[in-house]
Amino acid sequence: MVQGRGKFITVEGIEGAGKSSNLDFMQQLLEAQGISVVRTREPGGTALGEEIRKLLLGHRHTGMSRDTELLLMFGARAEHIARVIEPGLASGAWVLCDRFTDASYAYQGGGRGIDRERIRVLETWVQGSLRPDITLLLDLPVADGLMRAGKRSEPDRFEREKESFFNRVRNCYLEIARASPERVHVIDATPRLPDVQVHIEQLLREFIQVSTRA
Ligand code: Z5A
Repeated sequence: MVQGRGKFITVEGIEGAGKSSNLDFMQQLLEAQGISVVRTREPGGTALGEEIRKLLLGHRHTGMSRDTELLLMFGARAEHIARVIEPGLASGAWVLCDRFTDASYAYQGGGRGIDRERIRVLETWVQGSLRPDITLLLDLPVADGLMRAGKRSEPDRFEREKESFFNRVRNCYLEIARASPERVHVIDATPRLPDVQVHIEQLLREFIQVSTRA
């Protein structure tokens, strides 16, 4: 149905916001419209990227410096763009990505305190002009997200951070949304999943309509 270059959609939010649950729903919705979807995630999405993910989320290098953490995120991203995202978009597929560079601004910038201008240098270097066409920011209070995430398995290296860290992450995400309202759409992730999905469906249908008309 969709001709030409595909669209790049990213989903962001703090832990337990419901990204995985809602990405399943989004993929089904897009495919039901005849759109071919490449579903992927960061950090990861390639064989090398998944190895880097293990280093970043595991507990073998708990004291890694914040610059190392940021550079590993962008190393995985460079590989991901070259091998998955750009080829997917060029083939006409829509790339649906669980986190992207907004997460670097939110976690390494907001959470760890790295100056955003340094992150911007890497963004320009690694991505060139590539930016998401649309981003869904699933937002909810940190305590609620941590409670949801805590019901699952062993916490990863990020999930062991304090609530104050996640509050800085959340605030940074909301700042990004305020600065780029045409791209970043804030979805209230506190209601029951079916109610959150009503909002997501409306947004996606409008986006599909605009994109396929253009
Ligand atoms: N990171 C970074 O620092 N810098 C970067 O540049 C990038 C990433 C790209 C891995 O991300 C880590 O990498 C991440 C940031 C960092 N930090 N951590 N941790 P990840 O996305 O793979 O990991 P995650 O954030 O931990 O994902 P998650 O905890 O799996 O969250 P989720 O996908 O948003 O949630 P979920 O699995 O869909 O839902 C969580 C639970 O809540 C589950 O039981 C659901 O059934 C339930 N749920 C979901 N929605 C609802 C509603 N609406 N009501 C009730 N219950 C719900």
